[in-house]
Amino acid sequence: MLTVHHLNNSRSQRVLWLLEELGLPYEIKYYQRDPKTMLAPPELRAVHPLGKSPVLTDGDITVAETGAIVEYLVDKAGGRLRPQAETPERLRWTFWLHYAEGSLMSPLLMKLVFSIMPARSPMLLRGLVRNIAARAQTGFVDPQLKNHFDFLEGELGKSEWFAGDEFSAADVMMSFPLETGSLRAGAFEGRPRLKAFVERIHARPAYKTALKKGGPYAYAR
Ligand SMILES: N[C@@H](CCC(=O)N[C@@H](CS)C(=O)NCC(=O)O)C(=O)O
Repeated sequence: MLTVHHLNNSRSQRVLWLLEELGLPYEIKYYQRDPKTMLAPPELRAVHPLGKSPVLTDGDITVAETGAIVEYLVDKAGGRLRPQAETPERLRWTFWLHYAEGSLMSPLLMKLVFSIMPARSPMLLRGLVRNIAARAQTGFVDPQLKNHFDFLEGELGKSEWFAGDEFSAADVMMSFPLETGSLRAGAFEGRPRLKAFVERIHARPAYKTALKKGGPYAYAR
């Protein structure tokens, strides 16, 4: 049986959604973030040493890292939601699968860290930390994010979905960075195609079913 080790309010929501789209049977094991640190509970380390979510187990097999999980599940479903090999769509599909976590999530994570840093620093240093964090954001993180979001807006002008005219697992992979990008970094401002993309995915029946099963998810707005 496929088991998704699902952390509340996290990337693993995307794995539940993919499973619903593929129609594969699965079960969910729920984990709750520490409300103060927002980190995963130590029990997740028993499943995989990194202690991050998502993790998928399938009998004796353990798969960590969203992109690897997506490939594993798409294989399991006989290649559904993946364009044919040796087509331009397949190359784009592979690109988005790597890009989502490999490139786009890094500045989004930096944005998160710099935003929460002042509130988490000692009172005496808070003003200084706020100043440094603001400079890091305006001087480095925000221009990086603008570059990414403008690129993505242009890409969605070429086809309705990220890999081409058909919905694919690449769109599932791109959902989390765009959802967090809209909440954390104004990704939709002046970018109607990114906004329309996220609205389209949120309207999908499989997305809604996964949301009910996964529990509260702050990014589905
Ligand atoms: N690149 C990894 C990132 C995994 C990751 O950082 N997951 C977050 C959830 S969104 C997590 O487990 N955070 C809790 C923690 O770091 O303790 C993937 O896509 O699977």
